[in-house]
Amino acid sequence: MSCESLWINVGLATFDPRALPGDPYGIIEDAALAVDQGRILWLGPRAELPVKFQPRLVHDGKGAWITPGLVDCHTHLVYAGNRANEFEARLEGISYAEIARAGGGIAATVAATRRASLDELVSSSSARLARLVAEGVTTIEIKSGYGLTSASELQMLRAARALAALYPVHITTTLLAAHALPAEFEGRPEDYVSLVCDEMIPDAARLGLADAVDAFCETIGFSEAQTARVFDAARRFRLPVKLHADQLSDGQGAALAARFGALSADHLEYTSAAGVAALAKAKTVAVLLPGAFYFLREKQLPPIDALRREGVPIAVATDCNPGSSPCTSLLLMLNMACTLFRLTPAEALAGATRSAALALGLGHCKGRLAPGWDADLAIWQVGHPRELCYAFGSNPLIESVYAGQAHGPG
Ligand code: DI6
Ligand code: FE
Repeated sequence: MSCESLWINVGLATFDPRALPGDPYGIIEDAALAVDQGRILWLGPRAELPVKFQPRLVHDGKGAWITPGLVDCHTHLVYAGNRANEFEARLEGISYAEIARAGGGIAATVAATRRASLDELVSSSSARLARLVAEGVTTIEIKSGYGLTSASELQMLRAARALAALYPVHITTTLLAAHALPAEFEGRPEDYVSLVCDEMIPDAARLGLADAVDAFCETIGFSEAQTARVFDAARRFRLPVKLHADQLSDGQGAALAARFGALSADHLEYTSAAGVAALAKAKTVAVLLPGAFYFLREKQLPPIDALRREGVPIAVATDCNPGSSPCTSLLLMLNMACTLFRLTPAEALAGATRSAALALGLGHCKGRLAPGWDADLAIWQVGHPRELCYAFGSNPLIESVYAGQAHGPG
């Protein structure tokens, strides 16, 4: 039977809940994993490997561990410039919201991003993507949201798509035109929302540039009603939605996301018990972003216990962006999800694999090691997968594989 490659002498952390009921890692020790045509053909204890497989390549893992390739399900990776000056200002006591109201914040990155050419955006973002890929990320979501004109938002999405040709990684794109009110629409938010609904969403959908639509529902972003208008437009173009919800205040974002059957509701620091219950009912993934929580020195923790109790899938992502999380390490986010949010290492790892894939609508093909799933693998020099959450500031990746194509750590 055709089999392109086979890994032996490895441990597997499958994150497949069907693999070993009760084991949150879905561990198979002394395992074998067979790949053919970019998909996982078979996996299990090595002793049970069917003799019918005739692999063309055999990799001896020498006791390494394989996890699903990591999935970074919330990033603003494409942008120009940086905001280190605002970091300094915040350390002098000025708040993130005050900076935004004074015309800095997202608006500062919008100005820089509008000035950048497509090539400039691709090359500055490419350096960031290289660092994520070197840590075993094989799927990444990239949002627009720093253009805020039709042309500039589409250019951001084109830059995101172009990155897929440069790295062995699957990229999904999200139109976040409702990220901030551009200065030229000051005092006319409804007009800007109309532009988003009547022009940007239709154009992005027609050109196949967006896989989803997101909005920033917040006092310094868009209201519940304005967000609902954006989501109605997304629905007309059959685009799934996601939401920056309840990050800085309880704007009823989680319940709104749930009402629209959102793939995910992200941040959630101020989400109420009712919001969590709504997410559970809608099967919306809760995406936690410890980098933004840390960098903005937030005090209000997301409702982790309630999310657990209600069985809401929890994902963890970098939120890579120049204002609230200038971070290109998903491994560091795993550690912070444990230390700051008290997730268990198994929960954090499931959050950057299985649940992150769900948050992108890719739960059927990415984020777990299972027969038929894409052969996106990360191979680690660790004694147990929990070490990926324990150590920080180091990178034990040996090799990653994207849909059957092996490559070095970068
Ligand atoms: N919330 C965030 O954390 C990012 N966007 C958002 O809506 C931050 C964006 C920025 O400050 O540039
Ligand atoms: Fe974000």
